[in-house]
Amino acid sequence: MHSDWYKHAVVYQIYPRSFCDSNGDGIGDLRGILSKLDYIKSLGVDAVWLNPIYKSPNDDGGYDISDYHAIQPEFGTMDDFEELLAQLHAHGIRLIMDLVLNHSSDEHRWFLESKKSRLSPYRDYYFWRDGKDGKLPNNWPSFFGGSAWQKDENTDQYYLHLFSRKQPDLNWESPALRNEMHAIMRFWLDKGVDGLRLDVISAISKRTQFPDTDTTDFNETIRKYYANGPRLKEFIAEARQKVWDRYNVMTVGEGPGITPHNASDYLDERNGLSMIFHFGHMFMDQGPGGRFDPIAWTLNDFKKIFKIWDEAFATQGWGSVFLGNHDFPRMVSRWGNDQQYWEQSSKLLITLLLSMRGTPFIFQGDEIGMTNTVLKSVSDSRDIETQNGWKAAKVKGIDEADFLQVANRAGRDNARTPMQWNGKPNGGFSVGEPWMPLNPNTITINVEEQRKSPHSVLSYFQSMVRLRKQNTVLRTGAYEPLADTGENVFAFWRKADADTILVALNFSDAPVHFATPPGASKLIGNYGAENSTGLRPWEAAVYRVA
Ligand code: TEU
Ligand code: CA
Repeated sequence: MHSDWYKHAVVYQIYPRSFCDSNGDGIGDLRGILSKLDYIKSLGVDAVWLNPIYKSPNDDGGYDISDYHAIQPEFGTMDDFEELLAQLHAHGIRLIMDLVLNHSSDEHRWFLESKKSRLSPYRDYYFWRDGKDGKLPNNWPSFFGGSAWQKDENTDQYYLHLFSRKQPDLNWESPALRNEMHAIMRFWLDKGVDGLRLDVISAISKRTQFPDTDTTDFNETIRKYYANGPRLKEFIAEARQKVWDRYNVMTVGEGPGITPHNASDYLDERNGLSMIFHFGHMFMDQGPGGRFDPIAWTLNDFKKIFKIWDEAFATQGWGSVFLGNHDFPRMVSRWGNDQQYWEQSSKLLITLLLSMRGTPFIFQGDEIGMTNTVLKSVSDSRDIETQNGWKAAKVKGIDEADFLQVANRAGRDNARTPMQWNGKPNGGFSVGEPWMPLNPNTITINVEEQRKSPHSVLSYFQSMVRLRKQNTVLRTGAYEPLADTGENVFAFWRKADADTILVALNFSDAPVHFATPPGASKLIGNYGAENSTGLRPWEAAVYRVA
């Protein structure tokens, strides 16, 4: 029986390396998470999504797995994992694990065997191709710079890696490989894991002729050549029949190239996933060159994307809403004003996240308004995407200061600074040297400080979670954006039967006129309870209208 618990859930994403370090080695770990269970429970969330905790050389933050059945030693032991799972369940919180299906680490035994010989029984677990006229098999670029092909001199062939060289793509055309992946899913589901976040599932079916891309726009290359391949629906349906249908498991698909137009391919009632992440807004400020080629975004584009995505799920499947995660800058720095209106815009974004239709995912630290950090040199970066981005920029003659300006705005390091528990130098994250420096503003932005105040971002987050739980209309009600509210206001109705709620958000530093409907009573606001004629800078207000 498939319970739809996930449709009622608010999910808290934990990036284990940066959450809490229990043994002083400067690296977050499972026992660190165990020590914060009461805090997690106090948020009112119903599930935790853990970024990968499997054995990994950590070339890409653990998304390069060398043993799918073992816990990363830095994070702890399998016993620690079992205890964490049991304790989460004892606290009424479900666990979603992050499964990386599209690629393994190049240190996985399958790849070590595969590269030994063209005749290896593991050869077709990966994609090996001859070069063309002494060149690369095709012109595909990697997400992390350079070619998506790496030459192996030993067998004189290239292997495919859409991400880093140490992340060879798995060949799902191979039934043996698919069986291995199914067995890995069963291994974790047999332990009682409640959900699976399926990393880059959009790319697991390859166009095996590997045609050259005909565009230099990276996101277009993804959509046309990497994502939504010919056998994707078949592979998802097979995993559903052979594995997921045997468990009460929630599956959420992630991946570049998932659009409102192909969402239904992933969400078939019988053969699809429980839900997918919608990414439309996450790439809207990326130009043709991808992450390090930023372009301006407008609130109107933002509003349009939310409308299109809500319509995609109105009749089929179920959406998930997020405004930040470990792959993107901090939401208050990216979409809000993290200086003069830091508190108001943090609360405004929390209001948006928790009043939308679909399952909200809040990323660790966004509940207290953590902001982007500042890398003073590229050597401070701990992210292969930024490090490789710099290599590519240098070749183009871009100087480090200019590259850092972009990386400090768009890079993934921003989301990976350690959690800010208190105002002490290491923010209560570790008694040792943290693997990555904390944001210096941990002195003022931290859990301990905010737990003391009923007006803190943290308290506002807890109130918004309660409001969402008390008003089903915020979870499942119809979503109707207000038209003609100008380029600074994002306002929408949430309607169900006799229940009508209005959400009004001013995404600007200027006060704006906004006519509150007669008879409206404010349920929550980031300027306190008193009403106002319009919306003050970065004001968020939620009204019951009927
Ligand atoms: O990210 C896949 C993805 O959606 C990429 O577009 C993502 O934005 C990434 O940052 C590249 O720009 C998933 C994981 O979330 C990410 O952390 C991994 O690096 C990636 O897959 C490879 O496993
Ligand atoms: Ca540790």
